[in-house]
Formats: sequence, structure tokens, C-alpha cells
Amino acid sequence: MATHYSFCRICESLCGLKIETEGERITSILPDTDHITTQGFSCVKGLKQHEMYDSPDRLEHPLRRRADGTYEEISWDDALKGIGEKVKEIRKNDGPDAIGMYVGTAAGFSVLHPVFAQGFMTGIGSKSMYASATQDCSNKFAVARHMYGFPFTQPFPDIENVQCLIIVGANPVISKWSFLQVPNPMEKLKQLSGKGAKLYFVDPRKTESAQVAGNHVYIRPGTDVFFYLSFLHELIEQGGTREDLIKQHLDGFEEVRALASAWPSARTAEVTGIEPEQLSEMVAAYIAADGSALYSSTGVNMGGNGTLAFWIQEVINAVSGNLDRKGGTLVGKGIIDFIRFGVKKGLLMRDDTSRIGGFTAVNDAYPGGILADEILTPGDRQVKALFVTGGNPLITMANSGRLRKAFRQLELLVTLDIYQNETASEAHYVLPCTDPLQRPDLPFIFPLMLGLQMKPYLQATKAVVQPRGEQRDEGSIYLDLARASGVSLFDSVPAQKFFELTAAYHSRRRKKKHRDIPQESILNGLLRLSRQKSFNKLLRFPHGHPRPDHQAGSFLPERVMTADKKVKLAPGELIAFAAKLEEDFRQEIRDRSFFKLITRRAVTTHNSWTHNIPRMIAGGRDTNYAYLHPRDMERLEIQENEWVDIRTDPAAIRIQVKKLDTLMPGTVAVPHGWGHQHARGLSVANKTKGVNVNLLAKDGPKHIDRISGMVRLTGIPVQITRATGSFQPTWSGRNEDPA
Ligand SMILES: Nc1nc2c(c(=O)[nH]1)N[C@H]1C(S)=C(S)[C@@H](COP(=O)(O)OP(=O)(O)OC[C@H]3O[C@@H](n4cnc5c(=O)[nH]c(N)nc54)[C@H](O)[C@@H]3O)O[C@H]1N2
Ligand SMILES: Nc1nc2c(c(=O)[nH]1)N[C@H]1C(S)=C(S)[C@@H](COP(=O)(O)OP(=O)(O)OC[C@H]3O[C@@H](n4cnc5c(=O)[nH]c(N)nc54)[C@H](O)[C@@H]3O)O[C@H]1N2
Ligand code: SF4
Ligand SMILES: [Mo]
Repeated sequence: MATHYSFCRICESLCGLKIETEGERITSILPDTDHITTQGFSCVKGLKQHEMYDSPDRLEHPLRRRADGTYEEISWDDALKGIGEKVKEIRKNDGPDAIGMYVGTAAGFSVLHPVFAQGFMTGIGSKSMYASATQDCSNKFAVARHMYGFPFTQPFPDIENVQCLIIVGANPVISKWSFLQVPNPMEKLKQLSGKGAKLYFVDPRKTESAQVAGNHVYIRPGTDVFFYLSFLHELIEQGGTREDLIKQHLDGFEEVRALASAWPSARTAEVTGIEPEQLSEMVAAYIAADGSALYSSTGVNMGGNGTLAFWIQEVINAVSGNLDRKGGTLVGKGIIDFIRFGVKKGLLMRDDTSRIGGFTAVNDAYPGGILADEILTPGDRQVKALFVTGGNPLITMANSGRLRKAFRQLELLVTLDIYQNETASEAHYVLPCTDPLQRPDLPFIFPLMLGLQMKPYLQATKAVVQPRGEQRDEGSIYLDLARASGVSLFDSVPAQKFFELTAAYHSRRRKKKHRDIPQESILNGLLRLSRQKSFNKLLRFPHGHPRPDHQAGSFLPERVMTADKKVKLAPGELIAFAAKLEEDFRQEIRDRSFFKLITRRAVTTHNSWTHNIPRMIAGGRDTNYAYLHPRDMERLEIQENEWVDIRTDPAAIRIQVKKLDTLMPGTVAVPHGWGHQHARGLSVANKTKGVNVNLLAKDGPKHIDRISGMVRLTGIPVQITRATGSFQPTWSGRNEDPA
């Protein structure tokens, strides 16, 4: 028996873990009570993750689809050869952009996976990159690039010192916070409130977080931009702006002031449902406190106007003098000066546009909402091959029914995952990857490069257990895929040669069959280049090694990456984009007769990937429900557990109803990540009953935010009727095979 200290890489909390093993088997996972930041905090997903990784469904060999649609196990040599030849053929005939990639959330939680995946695409010479960020957060990157000169400049609330924190569209008690590591959010919220800080939650549901502490303010889904505009308007009216700082560090105030002047709270209340007095009180609290912050997350990002809403939020934090001050919002530092480095190297700043819709890439990726069109529309740059790496787009993306049809047209679909999930069930090749506990690692890019941590620290972990069967790490897979496809990683022959040689040496020393990259040495190289302790030295701090604390006053003006070092409050593109608000407002008024669909996360689920653990779906948790306010149920004449049909243009779903009196009337909540019936490789999850709510969301260029590339995944107007008669699904309805 052995004890290992490591950390969880499922969500941004990165909880320290104490892991017991017997041989190559994990026997228990406990929270690491000595961890310098997470201090014994964790959740059920982290503590039971080995049940997921040890599942008999876990991929151990590459799979290839046979002509009849069944799958056979094949060797790595055959898989690489088959994929490589097809990639060469498509690249030659249709050009490099015909080869696309979708990078999912799980990839982001590893340091090397996304780097090698991008390296492969650079080698191919393809710009056809897609990522789960256009589902959940591209608006933040797009706005940051316009305002601060770099997409990864992401101010976050100074949680230790904030006196007034307004949380919009986030539920940290369940989600554990995003774009910031805050361990044990429930305790933190209680502590803040205990210390007398004012807390507000602006959310269509009185969430688990809002029930812990603070005040809750209901908002009609999808109307956040109008809330923020009225907030700014009111802030100016109440004299909450800091003219001295505006002059010194900010640029464009008059233009945003003019914009906000059209949106007094008496006007926007009609769509947001927030009473002017309520807003006025909140703004007064924000102004009065000695350090305030507005923070938002996916509820705002995914609501259809995430770009404009987040922009105005950042304007408010800046003009009120809270940006870069103690108790306000801070801009962290990673192990290197990533902001300066990124701007110098032009990292994540591609300016090219997509073939369909002419969307500018955000963080070097195109909108996921055009992927189906890019596959289905003939012509130059049409996507004919797709690599899906650490994601499950057929569940998590908009209009997933149409996307499935598109995927079936691909000449080559390859997935890199730990399971044969729904997406992999359509793939030509399925490649078995290592799981987080089988790889050495550092905290992922947000904490590592941006310091998005309440208390900065660094931690290294070795692999806790070795890969089973033919499982391999993604870096090694992309190295081999590059060779098999006749290209070099990063389009650099020396880089390809270097990694091949080190992989060969590393594998010979360990008497391994496959040539796998020395992950620890590469991570060590990264640490040494950024003048940190070596990987091995860091391992001597198994509970984390502290890094310097954040410093208020370290951002303005030195680290603002615009030409004149001033924060751009009114970038031309955003001002021009805001012209649509009048029409959006009228649309909100027209939409008042519709229900607005929102999502709801649970501690036991993580997007689409925890429903294959029996304990996570036990006790009635084997499905999702449509949650409705009792008053709405009465209006619809529906009892609990009865069925309703929820409709939008693309599709309809039939789903059972549960009562939820913490919901704003006129709203329906349906958790995402369900609808596993098509998954060949999830023998537990594919017997669950839930439906995929993203069948209802619209994709295509007309439905995409032009700046962020995001579709609307929350605040969607839907019709709800009591289920009558046999269900006639558009093929994408409930559970049946689309074929
Ligand atoms: N309606 C609605 N839709 C949503 C959301 C919502 O709130 N409402 N949320 C959105 C959000 S926030 C996001 S981030 C996206 C997520 O979108 P995706 O990233 O497409 O989906 P996930 O379900 O997170 O898929 C992660 C996959 O990675 C696999 N995996 C886990 N660990 C590893 C590993 O170490 N290596 C590899 N190769 N694979 C691994 C898992 O098995 C799983 O198949 O979905 C979005 N979709
Ligand atoms: N247990 C668990 N934890 C997770 C995940 C998971 O799936 N399960 N996913 C992880 C991922 S990938 C991410 S990105 C983070 C996301 O973390 P969060 O952004 O905190 O996500 P949610 O918990 O979905 O909180 C979104 C909140 O927005 C509200 N909301 C919905 N629509 C609107 C709207 O139009 N306006 C406003 N103001 N609010 C709205 C919802 O009611 C909900 O309370 O969580 C991560 N952590
Ligand atoms: S909160 Fe849970 S899933 Fe997230 S890092 Fe901690 S243990 Fe892992
Ligand atoms: Mo996410």
C-alpha cells in the first residue's frame, strides 16, 4: 500500500487529494487536509473519480469502426496508419483547413494536452479550431482583448478583502467558481457575510449559493445586459465614478456614459424584472463599500448577450475605481508574465475569419455554432475530418441533433477520450487516453499562467497510477499522429525530431513498448524556463508551494496591453455592436409570453461525463427533469412527475416535471449533459433516462454573437405544453435513433 498526494483536475477548485493505492489500483481518495489552500475541501466527484476511471467501460485499446457500424480493437500502429493516411489524403485534396479539431473542457485541465493538440493543428497548417469556450466563456476573452489588449487579462474579485460582491449568473456552491480558484466556496461566502461584506446574487433561481448568505435578486434570463446598463446608469447618477482615475487610466468614458443614459432602470425593469428601488439599493451598497466587485459567469456568458453584458460589467468595475484595488478586482500573475509574452508572440490573437459567417477567431478558435455548417456546406475549406479531444460536443453543443447529422458526413472523425462517449459512438477511430490520475501535471493554464487563484500557489503531481492496456497520454498521441500524417508538431521539424528522440530515449529507459514523451521532463522544462523550482523540487511540497500574493495596484497602467496603456472603455467594435440593443430590447418584450429555459448543475454531474458511475445516478438521479415554479405548473395544469413537451424551432423534447419554488416564474430549468442513450461505450449511462436539452438550442451564423462567437445556451425562449398523444419527435427528440 502506498500514499500519494496529488490534486483533482476535474474542476477549477483543484482540490488537494490524499490517494491510497495497492499496486496499480486506487483503493481510496480522501481530501488532503494539509493542502495549503484547499485545506481538506473536496467533493464527491473528486473522491470517487477512481470509480469512473476503473470502470469496465474504460477504453484500453484503440477502436476502429467497421463498415456495419460496430467497432473492433486494433493496434496503435494500425490506428495511426489508418488515420495518418486519411489525413494526408484530405490535406492533399482539400487543403489543411479541411481538417478540424474540437478541444473540450477536459483537455484544458491538463497542461500538455492542449499544447500538443494545438501543435498538431499547427503542423497540419489548419485554422479550423473549435473549443468548448464558445459554449461557456469566449465573451470574456473577446471583451478582454478589446479592453485590455489581451484576451487572457481577466480581472477577478479580491475575495479575501471584498466588501461588496455582486455575483451574476454563477452558482459557486455547486460549480466551485470559474475563472478563479476559491476553495470551499460555501465556507468562503459564509465567512464574507460574517465579516459584514454585502453579497448579492443576481439569478433567475434562488440558488444553493444564494441560500447560504447574502441577498438574492431575481432576473429574467437573458436580460443581463440591460441590468448592467442600468447599473452603470445608476452608478453615474449616484456619483459613484472616480473622475481622477478615469482621466489617468481609462479611455472612452463619455461614450459609455452616453450609451448607458438610454437605459434607466425604470425602462429596463420591464424586461429584467428587477425593480428600480432594488437596483438603486444594490448600486448604493456597491458605491458605499470599501472595495466592491461585480463578478459573472456562465449564466451571463451563455445568455445570448454575453459580450455586451460582460463588457459593461468590466466598465463598471473600472470607472468606479474598483479595478486593480484592494477588495475590488485584481489582475493576477502566473509563473511567467503571460500577458506580455502572449502579446509579444501574438499568442491567442489570430485575426482571421471563418468561412461560414465571417466570424473572427476568439482565442484562435472559431464559433462552435458554425461547425455543423462548416461540415455540411461544400466548397473550399469545408471541414471533412475532425479530431475531438477531451470533449463531447454531441451532448454539449447547440442544436446537437443537427450536429450529429453533420458528424455523420465526415470522412474522418477521431476522438481522444477515456470513454467511448456519445461523440465517439459516431467516430471512425476512438483513441484511449490516460485519465488525470495517470498523468504527471501542474495546475492548468488559468492558475499557472494567469494566477487565477484566490491565494496563489504552485503544485506538482506525479502520475498516481500507470496507464492500463494501451492507454496513452495525449501529447504522445499527437506526436505520433503528426508523424503518421506526414507533418511536424508546431510545423517545426526540429521540434518533431526533438520530441521523437526524447520519447524514444524515455521509453527505452523504462522498457516501454510505445514511444511516449517524458511528460515530467517537459513540465520541468516549462518550470525552469519560467525560473520556478524544478518539478522534482516542487514534489517536495506535496501540499502545494505558496507563490507571492496578488498585489493591488500592479495592473494599471504597466500591464495594460493597449497602445497607450489605457483601458479602452469604449472599443469601436463594441460600441457599434451595441446598436443592436434597441432591437434586442423589443425582442425581449415580445418574448415575454414564452418561458425562458435555463440550466442547472448538480454536484454529482460534470457536464456530460459523470453519469457512468452507478453511485452518481442512484436514488432517482438517473435522469434530468424540467423544473417549474408551482404557479406555472398550475397555469399549465400540470402535476409533479407529469410530462411536458418543450419546444423551440430546432426540436422538441419530452420530459418529466418537478416543482421548484426557488425559480423565477416564467422560467424552466433543465440540466444539461444528459441524453446518453446513443453512447456505445457507457454501459451505465446509456441506460439513464435523461434527455439532451441542447437539442433545443439554435446554431448557425444567424444565432451567434458576432464578437464572442457564442450561441445562446441559456435564456432560450421555449414553449411548454402538457404532453399529450404519442410524441412525434423531430428526429432529434427523445431517445430514438436518428438514422
Ligand atoms: N445547455 C447547456 N449546455 C452546456 C452548458 C450548460 O450549462 N448548459 N455548459 C457548457 C460548459 S460550461 C462547457 S465547459 C461545455 C463542455 O463541453 P465538452 O467539453 O464538450 O463536454 P464534457 O462533457 O465536459 O466532455 C469532457 C469529455 O472529456 C473526457 N475526459 C475526461 N478526462 C479526460 C482526460 O484526461 N483525457 C481525455 N482525452 N478525455 C477526458 C470525458 O470522458 C468527456 O467525454 O458544455 C457546455 N454546454
Ligand atoms: N458540479 C459541477 N461543477 C461544475 C460543472 C458541472 O457541470 N458540475 N461544470 C464546470 C464548468 S465547465 C464550468 S464553466 C463552471 C460554471 O460555473 P458557473 O458559471 O457558476 O455555472 P452554474 O453553476 O451553471 O451557474 C450559472 C448560474 O446562472 C444562472 N443563470 C442561468 N441563466 C441566467 C441568465 O440569463 N442570467 C443570470 N444572471 N443568471 C442565469 C443559473 O440559474 C445558475 O445559477 O462550473 C464548473 N463546475
Ligand atoms: S470540487 Fe470536486 S471535482 Fe472540483 S476539484 Fe474539488 S474534488 Fe475535484
Ligand atoms: Mo465550462
